[in-house]
Amino acid sequence: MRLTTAGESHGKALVAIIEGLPAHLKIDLEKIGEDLALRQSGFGRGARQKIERDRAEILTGVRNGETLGSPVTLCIFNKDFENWSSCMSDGACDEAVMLKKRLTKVRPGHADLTGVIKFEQEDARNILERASARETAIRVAAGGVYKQYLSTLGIEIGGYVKEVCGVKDTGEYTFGELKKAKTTGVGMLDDEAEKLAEERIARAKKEGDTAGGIVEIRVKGLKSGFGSMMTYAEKLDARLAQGLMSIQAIKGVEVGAGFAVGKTSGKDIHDEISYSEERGFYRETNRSGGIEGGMSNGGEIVLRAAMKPIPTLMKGLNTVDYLTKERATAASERSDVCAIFALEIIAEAVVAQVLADVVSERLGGDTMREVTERYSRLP
Ligand code: EPS
Repeated sequence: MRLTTAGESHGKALVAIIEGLPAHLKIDLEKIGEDLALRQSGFGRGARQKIERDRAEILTGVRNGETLGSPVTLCIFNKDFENWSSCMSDGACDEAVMLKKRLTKVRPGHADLTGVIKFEQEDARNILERASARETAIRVAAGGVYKQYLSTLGIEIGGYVKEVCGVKDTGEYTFGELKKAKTTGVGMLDDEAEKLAEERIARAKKEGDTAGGIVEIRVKGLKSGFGSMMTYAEKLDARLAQGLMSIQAIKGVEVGAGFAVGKTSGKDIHDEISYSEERGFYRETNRSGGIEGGMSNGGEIVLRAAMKPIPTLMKGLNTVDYLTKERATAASERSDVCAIFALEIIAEAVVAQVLADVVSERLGGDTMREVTERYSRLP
């Protein structure tokens, strides 16, 4: 399956084309809408989310609620385009407005500076419009389609926020308990940690600062043997890490025990193997995060992603004006203070994309009947 996304943050629309979906996958747009609404919410989101009411439309590939097997095109129109059309239009733009919206006080931590140099631009807006995390809206919409493909096989994805700017949720949770995360402000499960995290974000806002965090994503129901140790490109953990790292602002990814594996010895980290008639082969622990040798081992997949604090600070950092080369304070457009709640939804979508891809590679199938039949025959 191949996913292509397109669209600028303040342009007309965001678009996704998904190739390779089998025929007869039922598409529930309302469910996709729920994820889109969640992505827009959460404690610490900025003013832009009051403008947008993200709603995905299907332009191609679906008839009467089911895929046809042809490429599926999804689209989200940007409401804010109305306010930006004079300088974001594909036709001639208003020079005065373009100048007013020009960004040259490049932001540390953002794509601005490297982007203007690489693409020979004078205006970092030509970079930031695409670098913007607005793109994640359409990835969540596409992720909704992938989740529906996976859920017909009994594969479910959940997650929660583990950390915000040093405030940790240290609890251990079952997959069933993860649902609650979608109902809290920050996305944590422990009430005390949630309260402290909200306070921490409020403090960052007051100080003109931003806050990063860590999310944990879990996958239940993926049978063993997806991904392969045969080639580096097929390794499931490598592909999931690439997917997660492709999300704007992600700087670290862990699988299972993650970085802790480098701080311990073998006897304390590997998941010992048992066998019983009723359970077959099993492991009491899951420090591998459900992946051994680049393949799913039938356990829960456990992943974590770390998001850096958003680089647009209301109290701008020190920088240099790209055109004048003079010392400057970085541009401070309206911005989110913390988008960690959104990251949890986005990361679920991206994990769904990677898994749908990996599953369809192994199972093939022109129709959902073929896919479900083949999956059910696997051990
Ligand atoms: C973003 C800047 C802000 C965020 C945006 C990502 O947008 P604006 O410049 O329009 O205020 O709100 O995220 C979204 C619009 C979104 O839907 O997630 C950036 O520079 O990355």
